[in-house]
Amino acid sequence: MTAFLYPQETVSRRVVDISGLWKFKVDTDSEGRSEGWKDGLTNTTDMAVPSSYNDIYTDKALRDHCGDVWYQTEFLAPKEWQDLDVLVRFGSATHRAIVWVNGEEVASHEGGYMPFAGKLNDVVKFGQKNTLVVVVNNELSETTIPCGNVKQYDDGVREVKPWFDFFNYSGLHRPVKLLALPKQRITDMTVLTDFEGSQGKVDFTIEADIPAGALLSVKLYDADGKQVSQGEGTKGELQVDNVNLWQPGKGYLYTLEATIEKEGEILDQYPLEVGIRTVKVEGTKFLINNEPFYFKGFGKHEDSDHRGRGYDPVVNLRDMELLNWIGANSIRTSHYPYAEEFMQLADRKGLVVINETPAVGQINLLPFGGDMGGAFAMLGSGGSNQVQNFFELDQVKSKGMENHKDAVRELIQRDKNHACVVMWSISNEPDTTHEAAGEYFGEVFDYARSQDPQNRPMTFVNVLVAPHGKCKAAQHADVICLNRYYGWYMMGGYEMRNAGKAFAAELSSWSTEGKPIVITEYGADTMAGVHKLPSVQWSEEYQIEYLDQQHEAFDGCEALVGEQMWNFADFQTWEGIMRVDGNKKGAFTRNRQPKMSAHYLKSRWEKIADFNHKP
Ligand code: GCB
Repeated sequence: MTAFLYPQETVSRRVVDISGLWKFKVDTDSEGRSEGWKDGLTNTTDMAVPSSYNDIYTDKALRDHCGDVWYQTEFLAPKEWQDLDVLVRFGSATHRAIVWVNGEEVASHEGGYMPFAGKLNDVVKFGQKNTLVVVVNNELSETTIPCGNVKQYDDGVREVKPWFDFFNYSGLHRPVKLLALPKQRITDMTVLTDFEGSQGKVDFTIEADIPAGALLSVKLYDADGKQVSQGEGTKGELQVDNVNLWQPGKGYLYTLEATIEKEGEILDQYPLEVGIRTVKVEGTKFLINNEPFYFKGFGKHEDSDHRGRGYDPVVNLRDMELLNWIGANSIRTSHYPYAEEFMQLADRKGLVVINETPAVGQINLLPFGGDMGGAFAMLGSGGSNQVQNFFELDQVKSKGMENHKDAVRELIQRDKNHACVVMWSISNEPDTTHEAAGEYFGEVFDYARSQDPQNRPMTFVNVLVAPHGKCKAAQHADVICLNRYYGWYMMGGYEMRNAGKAFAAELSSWSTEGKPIVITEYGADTMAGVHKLPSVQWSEEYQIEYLDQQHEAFDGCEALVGEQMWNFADFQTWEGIMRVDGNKKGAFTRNRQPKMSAHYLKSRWEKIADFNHKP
């Protein structure tokens, strides 16, 4: 079952985090499902939850394992929970999982970056220890989201080939929690916010199972805990005098507290943080609170040493601090939804977020054996040596589309109330060069628009092989988002001196669309500590000269409303001749220390206001 309300302890709800060191076993011979491992594992090792399992041990066969891995832990279900609904909730399992408690299946989920839960009441032993077993699988295909394939070698070993440029980190990446909730309870809350002058407005819709004779009420508190408005029923509109808007850099949050009460007793209560703000596209402007906003920041990854993609509040806080230090006001959650705890921090810090689904790798790499080297060969040839377009594959139109819509729906459901989310990105760099892509994206965009109660702008991120005139999907997007590497993948080295002009020419062609343009990626791989005068590619000097060229193009384009450099920090990728132990385009190292470019960006971005930027 899905469980999108974030677990919070209240007077009526209990939350127990059961993350920690769990038992772990790699299913090298794919026998666990038929051999009954669900009933309990033998010969296990330890594994940290949450974390990726890949980078902790020294064994390459584990790091690069393809297929199933198994986890086990024990937990106690207190007797006093017997009259409540007891659930186990996973922040995510990458890319799919099945969960058993005491040998009975309680949950399963496809899609590696979303929470899911299972109800335990029928299988759990109250007042006793219970055994929880999970199988997590990391295989990819052209219809999974994200996309990839599995390569089988003659020696029997299988390898996952991701069709994307980040390591296929796998495992239980986010906290696992036991929840004890009232049987009749609040199951969902949705808010829409608006304002006029100093008068704020919060529309609320609450889904709840309300016992006969009970009342549902809501109270809105300001950041100091003072009640500023109240209402009753499952739907309504709250007025807020002297509103404090949620602003980039100033994440002012109210709390909307919903309560089910009967004869003075609270049966259920759930508080939701709410930022009051508006988001709109008007002509070539991206408006937040009716003011033209300029995105400054990065595409990021959830990626750090040892943890891989595992949730770590220390890394998240450090990242927020560095974003603030460098003068960034925004990020894109490239290339998958981030942990719920990250989104909460973004709300609180006022960090503007372009929220991306895990649809990445929608480009046909089957003819290249799924090798990312093949992707680069294809990009180098301008896409002309493709065998068959991705969106013409029958399985992509059917199963792939279904998985993509699931990913869109779940992301929007999970994150719909976050003030920080100002736009949804429904895919990164799909191959949109053929008509079939136009039809495919027409359908996915319509679907996505039907899902967002706040009607936020929708986009996808365009790849360089699908320039203006050739891209068959851009007409569906509210904002044109471009990933471009003038001076790196093309026009690199000495020729980089002309990169800015070439970029500017492409931008003026996109400008004719009359939509805002955000550069969602531009960057140059840079080894921290490599210095060279005159510069060469990979040196810190080159990265700065490269940035200068890009910014020259940006500053000459009226319709351009944002720049998000690739990447915030160096990160782990697939292994290959294009990558030196990962992608090195970070402004920061993987350890979150600045390269020269970070100082350069800081001095540029501190001069660019969040609003009404005119180059
Ligand atoms: C891209 C991708 C990103 C890569 C980046 C690169 O266009 O969207 O995932 O990491 O290029 O550095 O090649």
